Amino acid sequence: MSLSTDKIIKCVCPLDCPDTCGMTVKVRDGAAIDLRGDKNHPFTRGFLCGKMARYLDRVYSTDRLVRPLIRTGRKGEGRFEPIAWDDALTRIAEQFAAIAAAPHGPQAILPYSYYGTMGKLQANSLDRRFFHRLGASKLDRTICASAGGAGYEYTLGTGKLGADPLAVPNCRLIINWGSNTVHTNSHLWSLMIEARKKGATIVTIDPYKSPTATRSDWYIPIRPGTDAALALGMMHVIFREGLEDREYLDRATIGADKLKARAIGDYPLDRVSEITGIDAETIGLLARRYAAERPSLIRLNYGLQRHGGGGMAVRTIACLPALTGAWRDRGGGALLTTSGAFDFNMNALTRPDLSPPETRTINMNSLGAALAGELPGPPVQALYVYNCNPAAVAPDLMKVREGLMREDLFTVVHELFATDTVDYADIVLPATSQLEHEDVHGSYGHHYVMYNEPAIAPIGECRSNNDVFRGLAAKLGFDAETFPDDETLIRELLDGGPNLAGITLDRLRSQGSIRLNLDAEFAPFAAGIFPTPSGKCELYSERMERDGFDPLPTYTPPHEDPLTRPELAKRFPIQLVSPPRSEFLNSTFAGDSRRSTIARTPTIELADEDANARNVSDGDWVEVHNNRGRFFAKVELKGSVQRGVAVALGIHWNKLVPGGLNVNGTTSQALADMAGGATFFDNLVEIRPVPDPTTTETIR
Ligand SMILES: Nc1nc2c(c(=O)[nH]1)N[C@H]1C(S)=C(S)[C@@H](COP(=O)(O)OP(=O)(O)OC[C@H]3O[C@@H](n4cnc5c(=O)[nH]c(N)nc54)[C@H](O)[C@@H]3O)O[C@H]1N2
Ligand SMILES: Nc1nc2c(c(=O)[nH]1)N[C@H]1C(S)=C(S)[C@@H](COP(=O)(O)OP(=O)(O)OC[C@H]3O[C@@H](n4cnc5c(=O)[nH]c(N)nc54)[C@H](O)[C@@H]3O)O[C@H]1N2
Ligand SMILES: [Mo]
Repeated sequence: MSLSTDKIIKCVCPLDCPDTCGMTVKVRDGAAIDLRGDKNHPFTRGFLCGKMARYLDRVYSTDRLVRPLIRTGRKGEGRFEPIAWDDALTRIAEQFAAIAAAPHGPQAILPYSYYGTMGKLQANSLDRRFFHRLGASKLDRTICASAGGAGYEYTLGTGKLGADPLAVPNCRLIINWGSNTVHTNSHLWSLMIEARKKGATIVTIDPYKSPTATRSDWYIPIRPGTDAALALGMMHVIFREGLEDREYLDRATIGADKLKARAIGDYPLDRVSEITGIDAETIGLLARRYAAERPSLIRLNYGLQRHGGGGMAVRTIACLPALTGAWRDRGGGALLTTSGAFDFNMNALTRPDLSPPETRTINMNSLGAALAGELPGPPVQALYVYNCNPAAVAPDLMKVREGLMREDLFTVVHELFATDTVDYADIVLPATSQLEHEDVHGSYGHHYVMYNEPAIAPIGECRSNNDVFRGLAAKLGFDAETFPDDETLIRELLDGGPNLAGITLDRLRSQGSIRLNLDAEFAPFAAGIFPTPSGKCELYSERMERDGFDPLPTYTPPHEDPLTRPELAKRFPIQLVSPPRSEFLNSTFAGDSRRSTIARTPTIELADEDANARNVSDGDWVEVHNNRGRFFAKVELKGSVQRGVAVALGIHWNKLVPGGLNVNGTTSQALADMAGGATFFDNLVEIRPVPDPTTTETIR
């Protein structure tokens, strides 16, 4: 053994997380032997989360899928035998060609993906080109962020620009609004702590006393789905007491007077208090504090927009920084995502022009309905899943499962591990990990373009997403120029807008990560100019009016709101919120710890009053149910929720939990008010005690 063979390679964390960490991998004799956070990356600053610190275990796990497989058992059983790559690709190509040539045509084929990797190449390049060229149905990727993105965009003209995260240590007041920053954005949390060391106050607004809430200076519990009312209550106080920044409002916004009339007339604090469950005094204190402190940042994350009124909630909160002039300050304003600063050439990469005109689009939240043939257009006869685990993460799983069980559905799943979705595949393809393929990353939590150099050769027979699409394109006789090598794709991607000028593949290869061309003092709306039609922050929005929304901020109740739907609430009185568990990344890692208790023990956190009323105690098992489905969970009573609210942390693999169904057995396919967003947290349930399902076979 000689140290001279060690190489240090720069990689990028592939997870769907705002932090997009830089990683360094030590490779010896072709094997990765050490992986850590990049000390030189300004946002990563040398530390990785607990999940990625053990990524090498995942890369070298004996559970990895390493050869293509073909189904031998019934759908859902997960029984397969190996098949050669060439046979697998031929079968897929033949099926797709046959479906395309039949009367329903290629739109009977549905690609289904999300962000198992955030890499630009492996998440959205040749896959899009392939399915566009094939004429397959398009997928609207709405499962996470679309309602909030659309709401933020109506107000500010972009859904994707906000304060510079690296300037957060300047802030004096930081509000985590529907953001569990400690776990979902941990590197930002460390910058918030720096701000606190310099005197900042950290506030968290959340129905769940999350780890972020627990560590904040001020926690404000709110009834789920009512954030717009709270924001309007704050505006009521700000306008009534004359605390607004008049100069900024006059110069940089339209509709301030109309908004003032709305907030003062329609959102008196007793009404807001009744809607939100927050007392008037607290709302007043928060509003005054928010108006007084500068710089102030509202860290909005995606938790609060997984509700029927989620788009309007984010649209409304996004008005607040303009009222107080918070955008003037570096680090101030609001932050939903930074991804819009990356002006990659996504059209060149994804080639929407290849898709035939009039091709239909299917909302990914409606997978259950799509597979059941309930949507307009051709039936779905083939499903190709990659970068995603819909059998665990999609809403209304009973329905999804019914669809995946269809004998006449041809399902391909490209995966690293034998997830729940894999069990329903006709053909399983083994995927490379982030250490085994090349990629370029933007980020939705900082401003660095990053290059992921392959560190090791693919394990077993694993192939990257792009390799598979090149193979399928060749089998179907698609022209080779449309499916070039990854290096060509990277050059096309980087041929983008001004923020990327001078950022080349060669520079990325030598430096690893490079900051976008943004001012050193970047503060996107300090000058009061917004990319809206009016050029101003639109407190009143004509576009919204044209799109059928209230042009002014307003409160839109959740679909399953106990106050407005008392009949439903009589049967299912508990509002269930199911945000991620710190140990998992969505359902990724939920199967790694196959033998661990966490993976096998779904939990539900209840208020003491709700537990007592149902005769359940801490540690008891309960069945959580509604008219869509049910799952089992172990009760935790730790004062983390108020009466009428429960939290079940997700997202477990169905096959590892008792009863075989996770929390998404109860969640709904109903869409949010904007952009077809998901409504996972807009979910009424009832709870009843059951004997321990891990020991009682009968309950399965
Ligand atoms: N460790 C870990 N990190 C992750 C992920 C993960 O699975 N695990 N997932 C990644 C992904 S894909 C995403 S999209 C982001 C999500 O990042 P976040 O948005 O921070 O994630 P969530 O935990 O879903 O939601 C944040 C908080 O919103 C709260 N919430 C729910 N409903 C409401 C409401 O009506 N109002 C308010 N004010 N709060 C509400 C939840 O209780 C939760 O504590 O995190 C990313 N980071
Ligand atoms: N109840 C409830 N449901 C939710 C949420 C919630 O908070 N509560 N959150 C929602 C949100 S925000 C999101 S973003 C979605 C996330 O849903 P998904 O995008 O499905 O996320 P994961 O569960 O992480 O599954 C990603 C899969 O991609 C695989 N993968 C990783 N890299 C590659 C690769 O290079 N190639 C291929 N072919 N596969 C790869 C991983 O092994 C993993 O199994 O879930 C949503 N569902
Ligand atoms: Mo997400």
